[in-house]
Amino acid sequence: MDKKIMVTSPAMPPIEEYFEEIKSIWENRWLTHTGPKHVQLQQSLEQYLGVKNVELFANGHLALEILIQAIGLTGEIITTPFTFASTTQAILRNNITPVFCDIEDEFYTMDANKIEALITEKTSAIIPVHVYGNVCNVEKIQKIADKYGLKVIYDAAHVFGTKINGKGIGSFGDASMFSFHATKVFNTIEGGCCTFSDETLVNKLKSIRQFGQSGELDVPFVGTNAKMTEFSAAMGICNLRYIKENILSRKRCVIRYRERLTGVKGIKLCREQTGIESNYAYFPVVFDGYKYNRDEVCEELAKYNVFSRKYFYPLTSSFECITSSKGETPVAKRISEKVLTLPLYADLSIEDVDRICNIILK
Ligand code: T4K
Repeated sequence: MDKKIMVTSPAMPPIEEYFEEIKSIWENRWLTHTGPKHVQLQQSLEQYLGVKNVELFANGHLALEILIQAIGLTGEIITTPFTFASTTQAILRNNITPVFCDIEDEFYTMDANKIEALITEKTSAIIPVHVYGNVCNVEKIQKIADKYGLKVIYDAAHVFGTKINGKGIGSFGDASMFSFHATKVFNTIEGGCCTFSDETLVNKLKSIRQFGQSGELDVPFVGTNAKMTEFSAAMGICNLRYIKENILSRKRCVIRYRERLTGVKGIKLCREQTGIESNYAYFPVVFDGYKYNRDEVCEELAKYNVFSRKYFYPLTSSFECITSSKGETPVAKRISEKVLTLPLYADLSIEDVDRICNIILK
């Protein structure tokens, strides 16, 4: 049987390098609570992402949930259902109603032309998603937000390292959330961060991350426990050294996928976005009028030990836990029923990409 190829596989540094990095944790016995590794990673990320403010968290989901709380959003938030469960759950867990905006047909990001019709007096913010690594129409979204006095938080879980016309993607909107989960372009095992422009959020974010405490005696906020450990931060420090070459390896795989699958009738690929320095996070393929449908391709690949994923099906708007939401999203529904994300990670070989394409095209 051929070796297993999963949809992704975590980037990991040489083990000796990680051992070297964590030695000092044994020496100073500081395991968590904003230790030296945490601080080092935070500063390195501010530089790498080209942003003024970064706060680290135990995972991307909590970073988003806490951002929503810290910014003080209420009522309704306009968002997309074409995303991982986390985006919608972060809104719901803040007792806010998600209002679902449809996506556009080319890059599957929020359709900025459909936002204004969804704004009511209860709307406090827009939370779009840079899905798969495709960048939202940040200019248009900002214009709408400015016109109606709304906040914009980007779910940037998929766009670590991406730039728009040379500018770090974390500097758009009021804030962005990045995921450092094992399955992401950059990982800290589990982890995440937020980037934000308003400096006054710093203390609030830190406090909510640590049980709402501020110092030893004061508890000004209802908080949670969302701290990144020193072991995670050490993993991030090591992985950051390899980020350039990891993204380049991903790019090579994407180029090969494109060479093999472009122009095949019934197979639709996302084109490269102009002005964007991509991180090549995911490789989504829409099967629309191909000789096999999405589910058949997925099953066929699995027979050969290749495990693609139906990201993002079903839409989060159809989750049974959602009792109160608004918005019709026919484009998102159609795409979610036809899209398959093919394996893509730094260690994937060009031979593996060929093997996957051969199965799809046979
Ligand atoms: N917003 C968006 C748009 C997101 O996509 C996500 C996360 C978030 C927010 C929240 O960020 P975090 O709180 O997670 O930081 C996975 C990930 O768990 C999730 O992080 C990710 N999005 C989502 C798109 O994918 P699953 O349930 O599909 O993952 P799982 O465990 O099946 O892993 C996928 C494949 O990866 C496995 O088949 C094999 C491989 N794998 C996975 C792990 C965990 C490994 O090789 N090693 C590993 O350690 O959700």
